Amino acid sequence: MMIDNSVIAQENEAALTALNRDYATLGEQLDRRGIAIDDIKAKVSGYGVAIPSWGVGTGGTRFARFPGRGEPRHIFDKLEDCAVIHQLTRATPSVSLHIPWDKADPSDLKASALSLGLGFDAMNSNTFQDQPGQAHSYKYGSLTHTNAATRQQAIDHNLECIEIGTAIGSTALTVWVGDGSNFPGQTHFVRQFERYLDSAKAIYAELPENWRLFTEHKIFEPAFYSTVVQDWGTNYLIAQELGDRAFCLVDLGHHAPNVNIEMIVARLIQFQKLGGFHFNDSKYGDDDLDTGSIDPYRLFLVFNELVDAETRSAEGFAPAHMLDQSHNVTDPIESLMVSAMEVQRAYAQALIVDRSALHDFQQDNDALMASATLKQAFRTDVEPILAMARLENGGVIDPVSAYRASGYRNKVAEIRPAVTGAGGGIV
Ligand code: LRH
Ligand code: MN
Ligand code: MN
Repeated sequence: MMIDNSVIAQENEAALTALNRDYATLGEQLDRRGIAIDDIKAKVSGYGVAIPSWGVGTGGTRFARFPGRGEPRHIFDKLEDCAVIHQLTRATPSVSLHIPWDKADPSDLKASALSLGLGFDAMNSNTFQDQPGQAHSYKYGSLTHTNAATRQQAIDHNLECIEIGTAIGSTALTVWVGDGSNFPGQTHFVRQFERYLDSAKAIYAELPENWRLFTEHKIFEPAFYSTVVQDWGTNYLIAQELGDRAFCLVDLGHHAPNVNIEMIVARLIQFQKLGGFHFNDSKYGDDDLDTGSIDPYRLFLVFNELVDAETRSAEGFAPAHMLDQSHNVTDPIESLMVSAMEVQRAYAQALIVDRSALHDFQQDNDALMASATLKQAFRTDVEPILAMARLENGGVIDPVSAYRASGYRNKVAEIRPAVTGAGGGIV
């Protein structure tokens, strides 16, 4: 265990009486609505969201990176930070790796995760950067490059990710490419997408039976005129072309402002192509801000669709839940803990939506009451449910408080050398 149990015990003892009272009060309130609080707590207890390995280091922007103290030096430090997050929140049992950023001997990765009580979620490939010594550059694309040898290099990299993933117990590969164009006329849209599909098919052909392939769309950046996999429509076409084990991954930050993401989610569920999520929040673009920090109602509306699907046991519905954030001004461990709890909160709020009332209001075209039904659930403070679930799972009632009391950041700062962001650019 990364954090001393005595810290956890002391923190929980101080907050327990208030929590018991708040839980009882909320229980009474929900009971009047015909909801058993313990049932909601049981579902929240069983919920987990994966931590992105790249999220535990301080992020950066195109302009600068301002590293914090005790930055993780490598994947094994990152796994330790992930273990802290899970120890305190009990909400993040797995880690999503990015290759080659996290490349290490698979048996060491497996042993480290095992000893920390963590598992591995989807593997992420990286063909949006060049690596030292790489034969072909991705400057003009990877899976869609006009040069066949470059495409093959990108395909081989994805196959390597599957190989590493298989060795460590992962069962999914997420592919996001930065391929696109910066100028009208720079690329031939049709031929470029044909090349994408050919490359993706070559990867899919090598996918182990029990694996799923997630493709992630993104409207812009790093390409600023066009992106090959720009939206859920193109993403859906890819999943259709590839086959039954190919699904669409929805990163909440990868859409134009005001796009109705919850509706995209509903469509993908309906056609059994929702593979998973990268949760984060944004105000303008792919801001990678903490989940629920800007528009918690939107997050709730996404979860409303997920719980709707869960409630009616929608066929083929088993999305992967992952965070994908960049922390520029906070301690990443704190941000990730809070974000995981925000995802849990949206889940709990969606679980207490009165679905039969909502259905009736929809049938009767009672728009006002349908909206009020969602609002009633969203406005309910479900924090006592989350806190009780954490406590009963061996976690802590107030993770940020316990984390600060533990002095973890100071301790790792003594071991991990200080790094400077001076002169540095992007993440
Ligand atoms: C692209 C993205 C994708 C990458 C991650 C680092 O913007 O969302 O998921 O793998 O960021
Ligand atoms: Mn993402
Ligand atoms: Mn992104």
